[in-house]
Amino acid sequence: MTIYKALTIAGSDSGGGAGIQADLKTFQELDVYGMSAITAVTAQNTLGVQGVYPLEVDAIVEQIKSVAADLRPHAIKTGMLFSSQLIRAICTELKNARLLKIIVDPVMVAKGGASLLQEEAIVALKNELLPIAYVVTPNIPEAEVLTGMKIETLDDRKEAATLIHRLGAKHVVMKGGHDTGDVVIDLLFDGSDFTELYHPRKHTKHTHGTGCTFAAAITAEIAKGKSVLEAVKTAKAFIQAAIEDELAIGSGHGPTNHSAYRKRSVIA
Ligand code: PXL
Repeated sequence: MTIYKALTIAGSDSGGGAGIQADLKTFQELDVYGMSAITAVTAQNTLGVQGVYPLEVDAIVEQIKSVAADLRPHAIKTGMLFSSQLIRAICTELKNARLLKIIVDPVMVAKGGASLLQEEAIVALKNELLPIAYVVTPNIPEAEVLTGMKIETLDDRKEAATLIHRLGAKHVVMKGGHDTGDVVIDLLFDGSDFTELYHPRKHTKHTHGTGCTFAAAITAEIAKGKSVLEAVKTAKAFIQAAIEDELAIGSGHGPTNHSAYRKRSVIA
């Protein structure tokens, strides 16, 4: 039996809802062996980010080297990357190690507004990481930063997805969660076709870590050899269940329920 393996290169969220913790929980739930290279430690709870402590670039590169040399992940996810220096070092390492299935969650700010990517790093994200990305998963505000355009209509989203694809990412998954309205539209663009995915919106404040969890679920499914469309559909079902079956813990923006999808499929 093949053991499918995935590596996340991301920040630690002490509150357990986002970052490395969300990624590893999601990999496990989807039956994928999870590994991590931690980029930064955040002191965080459902109320916000109290501290951000980036690790030295060498410490991050060494974690990736150790995993690449021995455990060979089938897919790699990136989350909080913080600086351009780190983005460049990671790109070099991933290319050297020939790790090709890279899913980039272009994390920029935490829910409360704390910066998880320095302003100066956006150029490196666009010019170095996106060209080697297999999938990139921007939300609407992130897509606006990546393209410099204002996104209001569905046609704007398609135009932005086209521009992001031109930066080199093979597949663009633009998430509609930051829009308002009772239906969430996620858009997948593979360079030729657009696929629109519609889901009912659950109006809730407990959405901390949704972006990380969604991209981690895509990564897990791609590690298993699924197509991007199949991976996105499973990830959507995973995050939908995780948001709907809320845990409501903490007094701020609570985390999603990472075990909801598995529990539902056991009952079904
Ligand atoms: O959801 C973005 C994100 C990524 N990585 C870490 C985070 C957050 C949001 O809070 O804390 C470590």
